[in-house]
Amino acid sequence: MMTVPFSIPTSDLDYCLEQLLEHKPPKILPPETIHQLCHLLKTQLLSVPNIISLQSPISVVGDIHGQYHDLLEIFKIGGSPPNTNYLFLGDYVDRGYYSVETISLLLVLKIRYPNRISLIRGNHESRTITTNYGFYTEVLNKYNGSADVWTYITDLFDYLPLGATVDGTIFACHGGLSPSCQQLDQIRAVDRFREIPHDGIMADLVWSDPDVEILDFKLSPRGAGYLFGSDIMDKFCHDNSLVQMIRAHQLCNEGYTSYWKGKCLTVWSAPNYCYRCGNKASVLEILHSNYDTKEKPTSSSSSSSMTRNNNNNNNNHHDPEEESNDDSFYDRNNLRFDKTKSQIEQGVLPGQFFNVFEASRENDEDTVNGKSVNGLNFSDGLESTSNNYDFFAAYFQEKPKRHVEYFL
Ligand SMILES: [Mn+2]
Repeated sequence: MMTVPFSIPTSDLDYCLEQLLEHKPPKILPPETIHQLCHLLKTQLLSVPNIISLQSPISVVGDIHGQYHDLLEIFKIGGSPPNTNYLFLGDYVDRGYYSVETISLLLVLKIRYPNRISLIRGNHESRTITTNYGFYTEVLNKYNGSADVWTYITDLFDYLPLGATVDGTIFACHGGLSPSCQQLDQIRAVDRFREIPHDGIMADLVWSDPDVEILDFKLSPRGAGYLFGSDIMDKFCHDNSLVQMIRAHQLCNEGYTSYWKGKCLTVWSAPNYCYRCGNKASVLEILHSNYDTKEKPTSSSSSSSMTRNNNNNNNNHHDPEEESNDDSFYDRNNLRFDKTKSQIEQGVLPGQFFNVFEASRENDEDTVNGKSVNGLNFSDGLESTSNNYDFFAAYFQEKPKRHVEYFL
């Protein structure tokens, strides 16, 4: 008979962190522990609104997809909780070999440092998707054929918030906008405590994508959600007093993509995705959102946190001749700001910076070892037999590569 905890002692949480972080491969947590963590977090999330209100400074992380060692890389590069604030945009599980370890670590960190780390829901935080894309199979493999841990964790997914605001001016979600939603209050009114439905606001928030080729909304080739154009983005920002939307959900070769002069940003945080895409990854650091004065080109207190980047030489050097009016940014009050050179290069707003990183050593090792997905070991690499059919390898062999991003 399991007792339901109202709290878990810090020492127990730290022991969980130690199990995950200080063993190689990481030690997975017992099913009863996962059950308790999920139950406690569910009780806490019950009173959390659909859109959580966060403040800068904060680092925004995109899709992880079970790439546990690359998640640890993020904490190494960008600082770890509680010293750095994090917003994770969903898609913690599926695809990579370590979905169990990834979601376990994030759960423990969330309970250990509740005000320092926020998790919102992606389209993979779903029973149907995780049944088909790896997490369910991984749980069976790592927990001796029992699906209990999958049940605990997918039940928890129903409680995750759907979006976040940063400083009240930036909206963040996993996917994008919905033709059923013109106001943030419509998202706040959704009953989110359920499986992700096939359509409607909740589905579109986790499935949609921006598209520079179109105006208005179009049905998404993913089979769920919509593509939306610049006119939709502009109107949504205007109507909700927002300056920007930040989202994840799409593979970016350089780790990030900026749309419409930074009005919409994609953050992608799974380097060498699926151990074969060779892409970079990034974390978006939001240092501030003080747009009501002109950014000073001189060194300031915020400069120290900018020096971690790879091309920081010109971060605080302001050369007006290198900027055209097109690169300036106008805030809600129509005040003009100049961006630094790196902000122009990255297509971000003042106070923002994409910290780009490459795959961890362990990711490379998994590539070399040629494991199948989710820790199923195939001695013959990519060869599949009828006994242990590799759904994912077969999938990628059959599909043209350009379609990969549509089935994240
Ligand atoms: Mn996604």
